[in-house]
Amino acid sequence: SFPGPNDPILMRSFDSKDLSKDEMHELFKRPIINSDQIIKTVKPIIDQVKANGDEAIRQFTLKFDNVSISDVVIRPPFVVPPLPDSVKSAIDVAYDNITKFHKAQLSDTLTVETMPGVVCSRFSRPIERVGLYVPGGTAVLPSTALMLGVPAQVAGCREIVVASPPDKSGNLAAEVMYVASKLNATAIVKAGGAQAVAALAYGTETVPKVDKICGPGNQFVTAAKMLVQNDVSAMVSIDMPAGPSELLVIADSTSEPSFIASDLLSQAEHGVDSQVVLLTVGMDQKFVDVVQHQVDTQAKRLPRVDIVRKSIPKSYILNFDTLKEAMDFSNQYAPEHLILQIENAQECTSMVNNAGSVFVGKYSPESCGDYASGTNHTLPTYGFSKMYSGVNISTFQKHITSQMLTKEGLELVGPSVMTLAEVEGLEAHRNAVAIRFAKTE
Ligand code: HSO
Ligand code: ZN
Repeated sequence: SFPGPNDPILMRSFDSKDLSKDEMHELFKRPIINSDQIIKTVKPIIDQVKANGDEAIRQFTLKFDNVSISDVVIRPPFVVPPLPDSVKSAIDVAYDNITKFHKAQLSDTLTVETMPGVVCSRFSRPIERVGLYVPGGTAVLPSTALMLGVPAQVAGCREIVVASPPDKSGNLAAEVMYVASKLNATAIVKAGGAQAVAALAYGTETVPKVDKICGPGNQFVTAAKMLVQNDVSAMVSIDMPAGPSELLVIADSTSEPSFIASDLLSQAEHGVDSQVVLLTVGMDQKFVDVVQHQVDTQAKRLPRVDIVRKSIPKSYILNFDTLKEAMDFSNQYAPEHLILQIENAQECTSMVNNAGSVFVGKYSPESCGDYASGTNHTLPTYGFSKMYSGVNISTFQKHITSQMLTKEGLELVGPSVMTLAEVEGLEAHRNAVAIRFAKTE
């Protein structure tokens, strides 16, 4: 049961010294996602879009978004409804910073002469057609359109298809339209959920088929992405598995409780399943109480307090004696976002092994990375920051290798190739070198 309107909105609170190994282990866990049930729901949706194209999308949009749309796809030039100048220029600032940071990730061709006359190279090319899923639901998310679209644009993708669910009148948010036009998107699909993912994966009469689908979404969107990725006939890849949004803050005596609370709430307001964690280092109950009080009072002033009332009680504060222990916990938890509000925060980044994105020092709220500083906000959740990176330039690229051998180069490496071919019993491989040697003798 969740706190009522007059109850305090509190996080659970522990001291690591009082917890057994198993209890500590429990705290790493994310909510279990029952993917079997979700896949059962999503599979028929995908099959119907595959079979009936636009008509299926119209039906599902009517069923799930309660709106009847005639055209599924909008093509440029996009008509952007009027927007306040302040909003446009905020989007422009974000667009410019994200562009700067992602442009710097473009890499030159890499060339290595591994032996004299044996030259190996690697160069990158954009993925030609990409689909960017921008969730609708409880918030309008032009920032997600930027975070997916800017790297795709910088990478040089030829076709950028944005998909997002329409509002009650069948339109997309003006902010999303503005971003799409800045991105020179080739098409906008007015659909969300599994039906949008299926449309991007297989294409329909009007929706262009893409090569890769990126972007966050609810469990249905995630399940649909996994399913189409596993269908060889779709020939499509995805960015990464996605789960509810997360934040882990590490704080010590130098941190400001009101800042900590504001950061925790900024992530807790995303959804009832948001995961927020505060690790304190060497702090007592008094400090914890001050943070709890800040969370409670700030939460009650938020328009989305009803969401926070459900997400905050599931989250927790955990105290450690040392920074090393807190960092070890954080690395095992592998959060999507990590805020270091501690002394010498910058130096402590060397201790970070697993995290989607790190926010260093008390003037670096996660919000800045969510919107406008330049880093990407599409990040691995659910502990997947152990093995996945957030969206970046290479999300929208392939790396191609090449080699060129001179006659001398072949003479140097050829004997090893022939021997290894013999070991593997692959005579034709050996012969491809031997025949060249014979010709040049
Ligand atoms: N914090 C979210 C991204 C976002 N925040 C979008 C605001 N808008 C990703 O975990
Ligand atoms: Zn956010």
